Amino acid sequence: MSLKVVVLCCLLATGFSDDEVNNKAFPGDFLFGTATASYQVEGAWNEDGKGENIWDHLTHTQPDLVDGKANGDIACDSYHKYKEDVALLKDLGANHYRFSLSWSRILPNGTPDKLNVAGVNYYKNLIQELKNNDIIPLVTIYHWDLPQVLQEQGGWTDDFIVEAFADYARVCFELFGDDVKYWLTFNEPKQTCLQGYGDGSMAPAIKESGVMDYKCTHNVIRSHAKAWHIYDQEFRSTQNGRISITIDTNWFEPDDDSAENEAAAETKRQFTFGWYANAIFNGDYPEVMRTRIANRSAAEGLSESRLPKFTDEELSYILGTHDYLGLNVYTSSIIKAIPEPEIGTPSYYSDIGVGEYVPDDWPGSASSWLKVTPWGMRKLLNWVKTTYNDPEIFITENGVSEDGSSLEDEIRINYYRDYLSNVRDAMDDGVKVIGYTAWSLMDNFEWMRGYTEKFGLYYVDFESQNRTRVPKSSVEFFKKVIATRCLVDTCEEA
Ligand code: PNW
Repeated sequence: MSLKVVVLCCLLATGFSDDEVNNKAFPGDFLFGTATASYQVEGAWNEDGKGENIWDHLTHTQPDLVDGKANGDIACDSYHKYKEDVALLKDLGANHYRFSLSWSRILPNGTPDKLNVAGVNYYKNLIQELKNNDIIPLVTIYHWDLPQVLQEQGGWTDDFIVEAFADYARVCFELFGDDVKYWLTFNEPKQTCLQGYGDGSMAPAIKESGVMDYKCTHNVIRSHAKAWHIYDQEFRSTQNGRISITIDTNWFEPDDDSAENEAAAETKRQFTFGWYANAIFNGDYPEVMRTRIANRSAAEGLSESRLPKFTDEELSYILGTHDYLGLNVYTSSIIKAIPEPEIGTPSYYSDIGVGEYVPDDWPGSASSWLKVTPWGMRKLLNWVKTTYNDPEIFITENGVSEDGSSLEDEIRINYYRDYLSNVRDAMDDGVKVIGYTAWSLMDNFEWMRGYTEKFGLYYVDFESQNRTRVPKSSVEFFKKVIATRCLVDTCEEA
């Protein structure tokens, strides 16, 4: 059976039809690039004065939590091989490269009392190398690797972190801002808070769902706003960059078009994406979160809601702290209404109070959570446009995993083509998408999954001392897309 037929069968089987691949060119100024994150690629975990972070700590003290007891001690060794990484980007024709700064590499104590010059130089060199090759740096200030010393003071659930993050962000703007025009404060804060402090599936692996995840989020949003204002007041006029946050979500599709399932899906979207976006784009946590968590907290006998409240002053300080919107998208799931979950131990998931499932026949990947659902991209982009007042959207991650058994990564070629086609469809719908970032440039440390799930355009040989990078088939495909701005053989002009 030909590939087209297989794809068609799957689409029909899922009940979602997908049109042909969009044949309109992407605009000339649309940015195509790839992404990585510090802990996942850099290695050199204790070299040249870098401090310990929560991922160093977790992988060294609780190695059993990670598949294969893996860690990022060496990872892709990008700390030593950044020139090679930039050469790969150049070969791809990438317009931009999204990477993150390691807080403890720059400030080993977590605070500006001590600056690690060697660590700073690493990023200066990387940025210079990108510049020399006409590749725009898109810099994430925080991608999950909190200095361990700050975790020991309570980490994201303690209020002190807001000042600490603001100080760190200011150092980053001072050091790198002349050459960085696109900043992101946080990558996927939902993973930081929900996984890090709620269900414990990410460092620092704390399990206090329905309480600590909310506290963490509260401080992350305050930290984001503070960093945005610092940039706005102290750096924007001279550095002329743009700064925002990257939020991730699935597309949540209602089980059917009944009013109750539509409402359940919207509740899930608000608890997932709105939790972070609503205060920044519309003001305050989503109404449905405030109401549901207050009601359930009261039923639990608590005197106040487990969802912290912003003061009026904070609300106006936070509102509008975005110059664009960073969006990470991978997959979709189906949501349906369920009876109200019983009152008992607090849990973020009971607070949402909806059912979620993934149909068995959706095509999968090497990651259990990641089903291939390109149609969700277009729906999500349209929902974001409508819900957050039509922001400029930079897709800061999108990608798929395989198990590394072959360099012929057909799954990735199809994934990128079909998701990009839906991005282009959404642009036809009027959604302002300004860039697309493939996760990832190369295979890397996939958090608790170690090196078992491969997201790279380039294969990395983790057995070789050299960490040799080898192009997969998807490199040719992505190269062509970037060069032609087109997903099919010949495109209509944009
Ligand atoms: C993102 N989920 O994480 C991160 O930003 C990357 O660091 C990571 O390597 C990449 O996606 C691939 O996993 C996610 O369960 C992890 O829905 C898990 C989920 C989503 C994003």
